[in-house]
Amino acid sequence: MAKQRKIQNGRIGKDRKTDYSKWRLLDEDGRQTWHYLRTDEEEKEWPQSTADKYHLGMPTNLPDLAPAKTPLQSIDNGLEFFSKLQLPPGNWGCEYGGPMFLLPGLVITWYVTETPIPEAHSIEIINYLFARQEAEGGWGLHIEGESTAFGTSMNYTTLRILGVSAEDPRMIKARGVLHSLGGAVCGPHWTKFWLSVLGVTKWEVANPTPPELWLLPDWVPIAPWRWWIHMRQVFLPMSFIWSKKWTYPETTLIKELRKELFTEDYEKIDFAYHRNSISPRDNYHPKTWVLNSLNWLLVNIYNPYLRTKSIADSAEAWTWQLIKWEDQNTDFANLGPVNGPMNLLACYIQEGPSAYSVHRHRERMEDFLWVKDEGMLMNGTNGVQNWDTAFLIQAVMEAGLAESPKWKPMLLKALEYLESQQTLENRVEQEKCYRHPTKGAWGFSNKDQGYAVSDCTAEAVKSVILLQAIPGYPKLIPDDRIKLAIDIILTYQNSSGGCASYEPTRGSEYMEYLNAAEVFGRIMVEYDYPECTTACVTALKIFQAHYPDYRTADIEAFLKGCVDYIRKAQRPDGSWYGSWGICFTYAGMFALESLRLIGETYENSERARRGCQFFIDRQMEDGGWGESYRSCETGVYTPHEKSQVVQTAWVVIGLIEAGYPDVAPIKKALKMIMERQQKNGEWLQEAIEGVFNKSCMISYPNYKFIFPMKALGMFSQKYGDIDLL
Ligand code: LAN
Repeated sequence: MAKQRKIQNGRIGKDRKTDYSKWRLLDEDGRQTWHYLRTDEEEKEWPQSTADKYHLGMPTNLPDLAPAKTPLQSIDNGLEFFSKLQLPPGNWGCEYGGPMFLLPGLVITWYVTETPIPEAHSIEIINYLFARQEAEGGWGLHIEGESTAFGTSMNYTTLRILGVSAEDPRMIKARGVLHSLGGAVCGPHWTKFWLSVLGVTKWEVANPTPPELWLLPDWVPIAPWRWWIHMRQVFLPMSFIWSKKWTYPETTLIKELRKELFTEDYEKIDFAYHRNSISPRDNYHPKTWVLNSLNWLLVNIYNPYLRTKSIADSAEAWTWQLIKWEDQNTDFANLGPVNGPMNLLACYIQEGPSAYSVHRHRERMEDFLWVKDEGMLMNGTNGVQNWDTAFLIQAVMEAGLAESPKWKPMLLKALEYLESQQTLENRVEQEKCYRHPTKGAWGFSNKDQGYAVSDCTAEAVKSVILLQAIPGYPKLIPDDRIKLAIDIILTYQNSSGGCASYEPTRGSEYMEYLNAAEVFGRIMVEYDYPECTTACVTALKIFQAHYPDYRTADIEAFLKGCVDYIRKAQRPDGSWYGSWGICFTYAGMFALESLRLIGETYENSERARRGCQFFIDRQMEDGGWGESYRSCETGVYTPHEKSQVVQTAWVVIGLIEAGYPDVAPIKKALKMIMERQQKNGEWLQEAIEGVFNKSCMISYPNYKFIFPMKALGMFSQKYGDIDLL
């Protein structure tokens, strides 16, 4: 496409680009923010690091290394590269993009709260969104998905807010796609919510999200405290804003958007009629008759006749209190990138533009932003710090390299990082705001955010126990803190025996009848996950080996439950469905590890054999495995057109865990992984690796280093460091 085009409110000009040599990533104790330097002095004082350059897609000039022939040589080369990306506090960072509905929530919030948008941000967000525009012309739910009304209406609106002209050919094309999908009134509930905040649609278009639900007694089966934490924490500010029916005052841009986003005249649109309109491409989880009936009652009976001002006031007051606790408990970092901007808006509405809450929220928005070669995006969390760091430690340890003087300083820093990120307190008003205890736990990203996650705690404590047991490593985390982490892990078991993510499951699966998001599946309550369950199993097993006398009976009972669940979760074809990585290759790796830990391997277990056979039957010509994200959507293993380094590593790990007897397919797979390693030791980005809520994909770019190294390390420990190339 021609570079010369109309942008910026009709001015003719080139797409602007910031000077990439001026961007710096600041990591303050795990809080990652990007900064655009203004002066030469600043640049001199704060030179660009290799990690900055790498993440920005600039040449790192890291040297070519001696070609690897054996697994350990390959790991050594991998670490030569990856160790250069370690950030000063000891963690690794990365983009955590994928979802295409995050930036719009932020940019709309900036707009309606009149938050100044730094020019460099604006330029690079525009670049990112155009870089991710699909050939068809729109945007999808995530970077690899086809255009949807959700993605297209929201990202189109974002670009317009940032000053892109409606006459830009790319915008004309995007409008064409949006109109062919029925226009913005056919977006899902979140489109309708955000566009009503903007005043582009009228509030009648949005199905009700009454804050009164927060007044329900706790025993009520549908009370929000029972919902999956991400749903309830998004519902919280959403219900507050909905109740206020808050709308930004009309501007010229809003009037223009009203002309651009719909297929008919704004004045003629019956917004109430479109409450349930949705384009088929967006309708991953159609609303059930139960929810539709409930919405009907709310709209036609409850809201007009029963919802008194005093009910609304007390619901808003309690909801506001819960919002304040969420802010206080995270220092305004908030659970994630959806409720973060919404809480900012709620504070703006309630406390006004100059309130401290608004100021601090604005600062915290930076924690979600990431700059890469394509521009600026919004991460799915405020980073992947704890998670990737714990996994990297384990990968190096699997290869038996923890004692190597070359890698010890790197591991020591990583350990220091994990030490600094363990949460040592519970949250204020923990019970009242329905938080699970956090004392002793680790979260996914950092301590600021501080939400305990079962497997994040498990992977972190596992790495700490293993590393601290190696001679020469200091005991940074003393026994009592390790035991606190174990105590938390032991709170995560469900009656099924399995473990969920942030909390034990608090409500029934029937709650999915009230899933109103339309674009996601399995979101309403916590579920058991083979991945989370296995992480808990491995952590407890390792803990037992080092601390045989602590809560022995509890741990035994817990482990038994976990394994019963893992067995039950296996499908007849031998596979396990993955919820956080794509998909069967991810979950299979974990499940086979769980089985091995209780002594079930290929040799003695029909289950382990079926698990292995499922993988072996799907090995590709070149020795690798490749699984498309469609597996997550459909629940049916769907091959990717190309084998993937990350998924191949997952399968190899699973096969080695299970003791698969034939080394030939494993060797072939590792050969493929080694052949894809670059001369400087890195692996290149391939397809997206992660998923949530069945339909939305999310990137884990560090996996392409961590898992190949882990797989190679496990192989070398088992079969020796033999030539594979
Ligand atoms: C994550 C990221 C990490 C992930 C693992 C630790 C890998 C997993 O094993 C447990 C669940 C967890 C913590 C998880 C839950 C859902 C998250 C937070 C995400 C996939 C990252 C983004 C996603 C979040 C829900 C995105 C915002 C979207 C909404 C629908 C609210």
